[in-house]
Amino acid sequence: MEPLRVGVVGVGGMGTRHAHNLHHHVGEAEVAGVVDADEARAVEIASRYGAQRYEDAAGLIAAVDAVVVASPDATHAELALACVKAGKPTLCEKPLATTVEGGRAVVDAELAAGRRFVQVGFMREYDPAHLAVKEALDEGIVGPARLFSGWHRNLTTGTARTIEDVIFNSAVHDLHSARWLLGREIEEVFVRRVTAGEGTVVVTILLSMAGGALGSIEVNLDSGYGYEVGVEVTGSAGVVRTGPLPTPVVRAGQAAAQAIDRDWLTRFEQAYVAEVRQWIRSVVAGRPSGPSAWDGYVSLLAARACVDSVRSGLPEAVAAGLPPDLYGSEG
Ligand code: ISE
Repeated sequence: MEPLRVGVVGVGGMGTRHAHNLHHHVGEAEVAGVVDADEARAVEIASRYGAQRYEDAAGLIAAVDAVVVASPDATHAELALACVKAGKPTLCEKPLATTVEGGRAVVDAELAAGRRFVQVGFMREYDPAHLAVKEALDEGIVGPARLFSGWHRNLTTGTARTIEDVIFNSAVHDLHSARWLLGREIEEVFVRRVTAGEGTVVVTILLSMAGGALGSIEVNLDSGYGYEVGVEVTGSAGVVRTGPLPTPVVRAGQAAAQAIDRDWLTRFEQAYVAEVRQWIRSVVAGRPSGPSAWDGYVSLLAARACVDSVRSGLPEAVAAGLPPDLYGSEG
């Protein structure tokens, strides 16, 4: 069978990682096209993977079988929409959009087409540590969930980040994790933040979830020590938590030490491979799976409520409603 011809829009850190994984880890696909605002970079990445460089995203979308969208956040919705309209299966990096309306437009386009085309890049769904927690919850080992707790720490902010960016670019992962792991919707959020200079550095989000569960999320953009993401869920009969660091404990110089990741590209290395591999397999099989455009949209509703809560100083409701039939089951 001919490999699926995949085009990558945006070849910064994330797009290049997806291209690398497609090239080295997915036999059923090839990187056929690349486009990037930085022409020199596009040429370099295209030649690295034997792909063609396209002048613009429209040309690439028309020419390939499937698309990875890894361009800047504000471009995601428009590109995902173009892919749906062209009938091209798409792995779109998170967030699906930077506005609720942008995310809804993608959902509406899929509803009009009567098919799912877009998978959103919530890669934690493919991380072995998160999957083990999900499995324990689904097996009922700790009983029905009562409390979700998530922590998400970046090494450093680099540049000052606005509250919108922190919530839509970073916390959106954790909002999705809570929904995915508990299999319940977020009903209300209450958010406080710590600022330094021009930027937001720490955010805490309190969640009320359907079925009476509560949650708390810590997003620290400036941990100063490394990159760490984990979750703990308390049920009626126990607690399940992502395991400790996978790195070896080294005892030397009267100290015990473990290495901590620097960023998501190392922490979620395995997850990114599994994500793109399963995405390609689902495209080949014609059976969409993984986080859907609906998941992307609902996480944006929660994100919007978080920003509103920071501004109002009050809890804010999140009204996702029931998913349309298209999203009720796999496909
Ligand atoms: C980044 O864009 C990501 O998606 C990472 O997974 C996340 O941990 C980080 O906070 C974001 O800025």
